[in-house]
Amino acid sequence: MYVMNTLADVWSCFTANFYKKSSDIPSNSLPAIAKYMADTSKNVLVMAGAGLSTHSGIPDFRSPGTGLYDNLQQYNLPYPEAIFDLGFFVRDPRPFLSLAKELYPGKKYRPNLGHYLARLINEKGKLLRMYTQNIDGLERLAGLPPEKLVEAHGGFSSASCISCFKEHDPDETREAIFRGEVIRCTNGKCKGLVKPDIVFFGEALPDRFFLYQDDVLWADLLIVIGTSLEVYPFAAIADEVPRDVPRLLLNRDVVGSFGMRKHDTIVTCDIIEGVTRLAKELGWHEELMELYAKHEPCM
Ligand code: CNA
Repeated sequence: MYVMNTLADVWSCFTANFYKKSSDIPSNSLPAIAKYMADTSKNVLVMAGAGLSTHSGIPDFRSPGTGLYDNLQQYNLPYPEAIFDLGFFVRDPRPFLSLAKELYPGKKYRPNLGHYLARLINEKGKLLRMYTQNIDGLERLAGLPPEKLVEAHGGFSSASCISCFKEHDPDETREAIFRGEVIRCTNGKCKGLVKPDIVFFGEALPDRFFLYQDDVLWADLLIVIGTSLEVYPFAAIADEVPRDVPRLLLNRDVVGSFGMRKHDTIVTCDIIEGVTRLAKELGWHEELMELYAKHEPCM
């Protein structure tokens, strides 16, 4: 009997997910996708990038003029990406360490409406997972529980040696970076460089990133927000969601394969405007504003 019930549960879960995805799916319309999200969707997958944090005052990489890559002159780099290049870091860790000092979570940047929307989706019981490329920790500060978050490119909440991989105390690492010191590993004779666990070009993504392989199968809605979808393997998640799953893009420009699927909705505007329009369509706007106004960032 127990086995039969379990099998029935598994089957009903499977069929519910299947029909949910394949019937009555909205086409390119924000009101329609918001209605689907409010009434039907239970497993929203969110993918975010640097555009989400620009309203918190942190520049993205690639926006012409304001993006980080156009504003690194002070670091005297051979090419902009060098700031996140492991080979370059070994030769000269100071540019990254001084940028890190700027970006440390809780220092001067606070989450914006977009981060709080992710939290609200979770509080409505609809968030399957949020995958972020951002290293600024603003999703955590907004109060998104760590189990719902995948920081695909790492973050400042842990630190380790780039040579022997020994973990180092994140608070001590932070203090040393604030003092402007280069940190060396204390593991035996290692003396390797220590840095916060931000994924550099040439480094592996955290194990937790590979959760997406299951998550894409369970997702019944994908929301992509503030990313150019140019960095892989992160960007691939948007295409690995099955074709019958509706996708919503909130971004200044059209990115990745958006527009190539029947159930894509594209909202090209400023993030805060897009988030506000979505929240209004969902009937969540007041709640979102309250959450944003009341919440003290979690440290
Ligand atoms: P990106 O390549 O710079 O793309 C950002 C996207 O957001 C672009 O398509 C922009 O047009 C769009 N955008 C920027 N501001 C707005 C806005 N206000 N409204 C609407 N759209 C906007 O950044 P990605 O995240 O795609 O690139 C991946 C890199 C960036 C990751 O490795 C991150 O670690 C890295 N990064 C992170 C941060 C951060 O943690 N906040 C900051 C800068 C770079």
